Amino acid sequence: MDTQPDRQEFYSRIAGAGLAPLWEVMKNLITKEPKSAAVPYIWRYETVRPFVLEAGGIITAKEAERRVLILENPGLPGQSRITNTLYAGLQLILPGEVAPAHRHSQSALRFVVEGSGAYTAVDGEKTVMRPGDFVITPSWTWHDHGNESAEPMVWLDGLDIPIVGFLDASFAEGHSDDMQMLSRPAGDSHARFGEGLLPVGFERRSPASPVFNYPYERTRAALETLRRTQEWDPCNGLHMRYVNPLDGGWAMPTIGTSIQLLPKGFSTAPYRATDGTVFCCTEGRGKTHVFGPGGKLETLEWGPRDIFVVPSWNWRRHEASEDAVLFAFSDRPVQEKLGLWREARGNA
Ligand code: 1HN
Repeated sequence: MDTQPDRQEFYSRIAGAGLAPLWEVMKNLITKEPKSAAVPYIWRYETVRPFVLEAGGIITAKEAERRVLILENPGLPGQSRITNTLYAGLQLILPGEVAPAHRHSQSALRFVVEGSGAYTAVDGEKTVMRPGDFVITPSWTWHDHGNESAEPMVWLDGLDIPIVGFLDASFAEGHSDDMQMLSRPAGDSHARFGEGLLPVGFERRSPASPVFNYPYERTRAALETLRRTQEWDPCNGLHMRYVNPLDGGWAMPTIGTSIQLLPKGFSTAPYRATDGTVFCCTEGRGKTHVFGPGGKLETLEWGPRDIFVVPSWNWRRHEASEDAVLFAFSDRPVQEKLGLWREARGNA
């Protein structure tokens, strides 16, 4: 007996009452394992750099507010996402330009890809940025950027825009001045919070780290010291996360950031986790083998300044043909807070 016409007729009648049958959609709602619509993808810097610079001739940083080319996951077209939960883009700021001050509920990270000497000001303090520096802009903090150097600067932006959007919790406002007033000297937050010290009586007001620039120079030196003693994780090499000194948690409440050293010749064991992850190579070369749509094995070959993404629960392994350093970010802190984060390790 064909029950479909009856059922379809029933579904149309209940739709008018704001109802829908769960049984028709349940398998898609509750999948046996994550099935991300995002796909693995690599943005080679040599391919995208000319477009980023070309954007510099099309619009000023001031007119654009932020002159950014979005890194859009090909599996999520038109959605301004690099993973299901995160936004990423490449931002250009030319010598003499200012990206005007504003603030928003979304948290942002910057990871400097090219150029040296431009600055970002966050809540009254300026920090000069160099390649590989990881800088954070916590939720609702005023921030503006400027380039007083003689070269263009390009950085990778990572924001929790899809998460805040999903929660319908977005607020934003522009500052009355392009550049906010500075209230503290450069290096102030580093001296206060980044030297293994905290001001006695300090009262925490934000879940984000009070350190807002994690300079590459120190990060790289730490990796170099540790490579001699640290046990290598079979799936991730020498893998360190950026930490909030107030509580040992992630530097940002919604975005987890890490840096890893894969020594020349290191080939990792297969690994997957529920946090879709964006990688940016700072040094060295290698390959990441990852299972893409339909279980097809793909190889992403990366070098300095290349950015690639591995979606949630896709198996991947890395191979370094030279000493390689990868910066990475994902939504892991959110998943951990909700008790959802999982990982799985395969045999080499
Ligand atoms: C933003 O404020 C910045 O401050 C970069 O540099 C990218 C993308 C969407 C919304 C706000 C920035 C952004 C953004």
